[in-house]
Amino acid sequence: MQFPDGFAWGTATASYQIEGALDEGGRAPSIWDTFSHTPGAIETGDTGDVADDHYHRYAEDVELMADLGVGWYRFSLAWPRLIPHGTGAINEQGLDFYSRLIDALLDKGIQPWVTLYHWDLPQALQDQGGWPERDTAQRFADYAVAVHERLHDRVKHWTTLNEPWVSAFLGHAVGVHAPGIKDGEAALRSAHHLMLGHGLAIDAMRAQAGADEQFGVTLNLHPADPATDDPADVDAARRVDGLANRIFLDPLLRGGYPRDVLEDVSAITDASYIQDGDEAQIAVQPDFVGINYYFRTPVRKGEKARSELSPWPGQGDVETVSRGLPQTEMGWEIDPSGLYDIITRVAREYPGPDLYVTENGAAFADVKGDDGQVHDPQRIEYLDAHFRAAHRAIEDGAPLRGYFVWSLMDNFEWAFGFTKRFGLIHVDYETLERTPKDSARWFAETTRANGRP
Ligand code: IFM
Repeated sequence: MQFPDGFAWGTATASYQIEGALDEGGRAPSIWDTFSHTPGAIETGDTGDVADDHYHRYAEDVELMADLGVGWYRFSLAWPRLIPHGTGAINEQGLDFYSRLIDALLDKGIQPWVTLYHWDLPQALQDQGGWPERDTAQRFADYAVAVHERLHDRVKHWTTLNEPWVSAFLGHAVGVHAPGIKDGEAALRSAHHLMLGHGLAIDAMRAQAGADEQFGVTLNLHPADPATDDPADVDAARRVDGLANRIFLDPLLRGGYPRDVLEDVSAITDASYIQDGDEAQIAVQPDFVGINYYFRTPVRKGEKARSELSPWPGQGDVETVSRGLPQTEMGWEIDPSGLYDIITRVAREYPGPDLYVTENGAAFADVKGDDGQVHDPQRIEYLDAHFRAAHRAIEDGAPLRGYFVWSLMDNFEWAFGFTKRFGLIHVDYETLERTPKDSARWFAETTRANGRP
């Protein structure tokens, strides 16, 4: 399994999940500070106040990354560190932190890959309505261009959003993520304004970019298969695919929203938030699309009526089906063929941009043994199978250019707090000591050989 020359191997993290230092360096609260401090919001009562303390330990983390042999590091910038109240001038102390991190990476020959938004909206913007409000899209573009102006001398890859599906639907429909809203219309408005912000930001950054810079977005795509070929199940899968995948892919790469999706949600919105020109704005051609893949979503039509109340607009009657496959600690069925399918589907149905797996990985119940080591054969097996699926997609012609493992180190897993460990590097949350797991050594062999024997 040899990957093409120049294939980008990396690891990924996100600001709120690792940084801590919530009130240092001029940072203001984000919606995740508010949400995680809301009693009952996080199962365990954990917060990102300290997290992995990466803000203070970034130099050690960069050293550990260099040991992994990766050429790339995908991390997100915290908007509330850089423009603490969402609008206005850059906070120089916040910028300085990222500037030092970027220099440390480049010193080790690791290319920084920036995500501008991984869910930590400044609370001040939420107080003005957040993503359901159109104005937030413009505020995002203003933030993007201000930060880009200061960092693009060293950062050449810019991802606007991480997983807008999660921000929109888990944050505004299901309410298990910040800001904890349960309102299907607000979720659809948010999805639109996130994507509008993406388009505005790319245009604005490109206007001041060099020829060697690339811009794109990361989507968490769900292969949604019908459990049987019964037409009702096929239609359930169409609707899930519509709301999870095509609602983002189509405006991004085909110039407009899929009509069937707008129809599916017509009972809860007239979609008047989509204004003339918006679809063209979202359709600015990205250089790359990042795919985050964790599981397949096999579905069937259940017993309930479609109109029944559900956090998923237009999907009150849809049930997900378990296939009895082995699962990760997240309860997600392990199915590498879903990664092959989603990469090749995007390559086939939405040709043009380069593709990257910007996240893939697994949580397992890792423990440090008496020998002081963390033996995680399941993660090695998981990654090996997924790398092979990606390799097969390349052999079949997909323009897959890189692969980022989620995650560099154990971290704050959102609504699950610190209970789910996704890292290649173990973090002891009492002492904050870092210990590379067996999978870290295995991954280092893979990156150095650009594949596996
Ligand atoms: O931890 C998250 C990450 O922030 C976004 N993608 C999925 C990961 C695992 O749930």
